[in-house]
Amino acid sequence: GKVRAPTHIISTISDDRGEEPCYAGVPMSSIVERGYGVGDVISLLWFKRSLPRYFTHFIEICIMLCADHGPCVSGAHNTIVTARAGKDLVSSLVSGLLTIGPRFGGAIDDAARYFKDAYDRGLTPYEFVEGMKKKGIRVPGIGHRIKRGDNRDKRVELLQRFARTHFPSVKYMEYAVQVETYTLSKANNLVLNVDGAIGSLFLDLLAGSGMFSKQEIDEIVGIGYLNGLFVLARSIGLIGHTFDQKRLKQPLYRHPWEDVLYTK
Ligand code: Q5B
Repeated sequence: GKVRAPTHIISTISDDRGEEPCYAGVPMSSIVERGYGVGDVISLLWFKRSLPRYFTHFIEICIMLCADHGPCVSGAHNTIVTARAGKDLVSSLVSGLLTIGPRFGGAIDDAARYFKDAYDRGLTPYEFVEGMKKKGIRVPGIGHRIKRGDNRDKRVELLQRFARTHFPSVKYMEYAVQVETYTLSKANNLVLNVDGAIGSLFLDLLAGSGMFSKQEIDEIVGIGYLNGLFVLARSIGLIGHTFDQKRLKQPLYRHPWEDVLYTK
């Protein structure tokens, strides 16, 4: 019989060989005819399955809420500086994206990992937070530069409200709220931030929707899918900042001397 030559690539999420492209086996025409949104497309391409509407709606809310947070955050700042240096769209975009990491926007996966581990092991918020302190690790998903106990992040409230109404279970989110109560008792800036809210709520979706096995949840959290939500969302804003600078014909950025402490 015929012997198949070994392939160099294995791919399981999409196929463009037929009459129309398919995402996880679902043809493009069905995606359009069924009125799927971007949350459904993410379900198919990232999770390789169709997920319930509350799940895909939550993904879409995350993307809308994280699309931008003004010109002063690390990502937008880099993008603006790059656009003003005359660089193209892709260069300006990636320059902003490259700032996403453990301090800025890219704490969702670690928040999910640490909250899951602490909750599953039955640690009290005190044991969890103080244990992290002993290890010298900042609690991912906690703390914000401008948000405070008396100036909470509206995005977090909106996500929590949606989850309390639509999710089958919010046990991880409630745990994150208890952690926040404890961290706020230590310092007023240690709020549950947008990364922590998404990380804990995604754990609730994965565990409560019945759509994933325990092994699959561990794999998703282990690989780290969730920072992808912030990267995807913030790309929308960073592209907007690039166009804004070009439209405004802004000149090359140079940081003012007065704002630098020159010292020996
Ligand atoms: N302390 C976010 O720090 C920030 C602590 C902590 C224990 C913590 C910090 C942090 C974890 C990473 C995280 C996502 C760097 C943030 C985002 C998207 C965004 C951004 C935007 C958007 C802020 C003051 C004192 C020190 C610290 C202690 C701080 N965080 N202790 N666990 N997590 N969080 N990132 O204000 O005793 O004085 O030494 O790393 O979740 O990125 O809008 O800006 O949409 O774009 O610089 O919302 O919290 O505070 O470094 O001066 O620390 O608090 O040890 O204690 P700050 P620092 P001490 S959301």
